[in-house]
Formats: sequence, structure tokens, C-alpha cells
Amino acid sequence: MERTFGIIKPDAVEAKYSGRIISRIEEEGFNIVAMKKVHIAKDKAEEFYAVHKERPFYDELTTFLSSGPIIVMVLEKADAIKGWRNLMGATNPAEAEENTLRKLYARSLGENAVHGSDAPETAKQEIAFFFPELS
Ligand code: FUP
Repeated sequence: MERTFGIIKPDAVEAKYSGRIISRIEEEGFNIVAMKKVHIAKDKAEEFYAVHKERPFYDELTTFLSSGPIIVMVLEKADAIKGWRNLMGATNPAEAEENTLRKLYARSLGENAVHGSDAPETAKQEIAFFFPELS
């Protein structure tokens, strides 16, 4: 079993897609180890996305992530990191495959409904960032 970290982002929470996204996560065989709804401040979003600090979209990205409530989750399954990224689909919803969460629910490249860790080390860091009690 592997653990990964996921976020239902402000656009999808606001559009009331969280229930559908959580149902889909369960249908795909993930165990939801932990989950909470939080509204983070801009400085916390900046810390979370620090890896993108030098990118031109950093301010937009962190303003967006702190713009409304989000649902943060720890997901568990065999090969969970890859499985969750496959379920999310490509970063840009215009390029996402049919039936992926971003194809179904994302508005744009910037407001793309969900986040998922991209590697074991980031999964560990991101889980610890929101769920220190699990690490
Ligand atoms: P992903 O791992 O699929 O979330 O994608 P990235 O880590 O490459 O990007 C993180 C977030 O930055 C994306 F979810 C959306 C945003 N982004 C932009 O707004 N513009 C870009 O050109 C690239 C990414």
C-alpha cells in the first residue's frame, strides 16, 4: 500500500463537485485515510507551492489556492501516487483524457479542480504539511 496527498481545489469546492469527486475516489478503490476542509491563508499557500516560487504563475496560483475552502486528503492504495495522478488527468484540462477528474470538472489550466503529489518524497512532505499527526 502507498499513500498520496490530494486537494479538491477552491473552484471544484465552490462548484459543489466535492461529493462527486469523493465518490469517484472511493469507486476507484482508494482508502481515504484522512480528510478535512480548510481555508488556508495566502502565506500558507505560498509555502505549500514554494517549489513554483520562480514561476510566472506563482502569485496567481497561490492567490487561487487561498481564495476559498479546499478539501485536503490522504489517499491510500497500491501505487496510489500514480493512480491518483491518472484519475486527476493532465494539468491542463484541455489535454486531459475522457472521464478524468480534470476533464470532467476543471475550468482551466489555472483552476484545475484537484492537486496530487507527483512522487513519494513530495507525498510525504505534503501529507506532513496538512496532517502532521500522520507523519
Ligand atoms: P500538477 O502537478 O499537475 O498540479 O501541475 P504542476 O505542478 O506543473 O503545476 C501546479 C499548478 O500550477 C497547476 F495545478 C496549475 C498551475 N499552473 C498554472 O497556473 N500555469 C502553468 O503554466 C502551469 C501550472
